[in-house]
Amino acid sequence: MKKMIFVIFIFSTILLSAGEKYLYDIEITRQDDAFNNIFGKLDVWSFYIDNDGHHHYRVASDADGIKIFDQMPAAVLQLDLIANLMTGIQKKAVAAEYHDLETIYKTLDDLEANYPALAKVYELGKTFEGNPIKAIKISTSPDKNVQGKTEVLYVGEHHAREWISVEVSLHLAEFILEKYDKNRRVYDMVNASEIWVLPTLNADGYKYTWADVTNNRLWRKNRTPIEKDGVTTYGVDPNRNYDAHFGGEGTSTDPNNETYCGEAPFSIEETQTIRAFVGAEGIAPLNGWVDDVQGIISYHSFSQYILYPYGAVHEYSPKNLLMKDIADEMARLIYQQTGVSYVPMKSSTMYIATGDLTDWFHRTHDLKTAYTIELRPDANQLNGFILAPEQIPDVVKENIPAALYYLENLIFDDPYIDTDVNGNGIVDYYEDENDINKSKIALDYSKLETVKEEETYELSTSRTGCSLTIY
Ligand code: 0X9
Ligand code: ZN
Repeated sequence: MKKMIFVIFIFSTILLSAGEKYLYDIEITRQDDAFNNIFGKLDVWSFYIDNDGHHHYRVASDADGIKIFDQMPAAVLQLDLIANLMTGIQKKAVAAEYHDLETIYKTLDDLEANYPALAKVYELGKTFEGNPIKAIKISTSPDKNVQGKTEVLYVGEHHAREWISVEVSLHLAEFILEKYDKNRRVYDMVNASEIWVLPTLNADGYKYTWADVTNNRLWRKNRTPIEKDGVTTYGVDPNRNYDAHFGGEGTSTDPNNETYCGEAPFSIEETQTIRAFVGAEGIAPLNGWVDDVQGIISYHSFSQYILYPYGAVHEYSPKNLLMKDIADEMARLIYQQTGVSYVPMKSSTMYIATGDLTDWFHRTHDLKTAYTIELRPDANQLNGFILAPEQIPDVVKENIPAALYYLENLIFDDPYIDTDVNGNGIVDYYEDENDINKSKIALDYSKLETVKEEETYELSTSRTGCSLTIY
């Protein structure tokens, strides 16, 4: 009996303290590092800077969670109940146009079947629930690693509710394959590189958002069960679980929170899969599928930003200027397509968050560049995770040139390559050409060292060279 009263007591306190969740606008009227250390722990939906230079964070929380701002120079505005931001029509209409998990796998398989000389689907790992983490490799040697080619990884869906990140990744893969023999620039680029597209890293979380769109659509984390004090909660934030200042400022160590970092770095299958794939100090890339990934774009939503390391600390990376210049050019290319602005900035300007993919990759892979792109809509949309399907084509269209320029930049190791199609003969990525061999001048690939196709990778060494693994 005593036990029962105790259980009821615990249950009712949880209910009382949980309260109803609202979306709040937190306006920071004075810039202070202490602030953006807080936001990486909270469930931030969007971020913008107003005309007065004040930072606004839209945060989902109950009233208790917002008390943290009581003693701070912050203006807190309650916007709407989260429950009100999920209307039936909206969620049904949107679900119909997006790819669910099975359709993603099928689309990848279809691409492989339609372009067998250029594409192959790989299972890089499995999630806790056993869903495969699949990527498609696009290259003229899809089933073997060719040394000397530039390797790039595009990854979507660290966060379950950010559905548009799947669409951008999938359509990017589709676009490259479709344009390969029609557009000189895409043709040259594919010949010089090995492109990996992983549309759904957090497959369990994604499946969960689809399983009950009414109740689960806004789920962010993965679905790992966490046992603590006899209570089971679910989910680790995959973008807080990499080993980059793990567990520090800008994450939560409470499993009930949306930005829970997990028990240890790489404690979940999703981040383990990425680490195994790209390799890390002392860990050779899994199966030698890649040898030296040169760059990563991680797609998220929303607020329209192009973010680069560091995000875990206020300090600048020695490569800050390079990353800024590339981000500026990506933003320009996006704007050129649709007139929509994505703002380039160092990740920590938005908020400090520890354990994200881009910081980890940058820090542990010789300061190679990596980007988090926050896709549409803009930060003023209340529930921007639910993006009207009519917007998918434009989001894809504006992001393809930025993604491809990033790859060209990696291939040439030159952020200042002229990618502008106006007036200097450079072919537009979208243009179809009758004969790609006789087309207008594209980027000058002849300057690159000849890639030795016959040289396959049989030996794979770890990055540091301390261990040798034979596959
Ligand atoms: O918080 C994140 O993981 C990313 N934003 S999202 O709203 N999609 O969850 C941003 C990660 C960028 N990194 C830092 N701000 N440190
Ligand atoms: Zn995200």
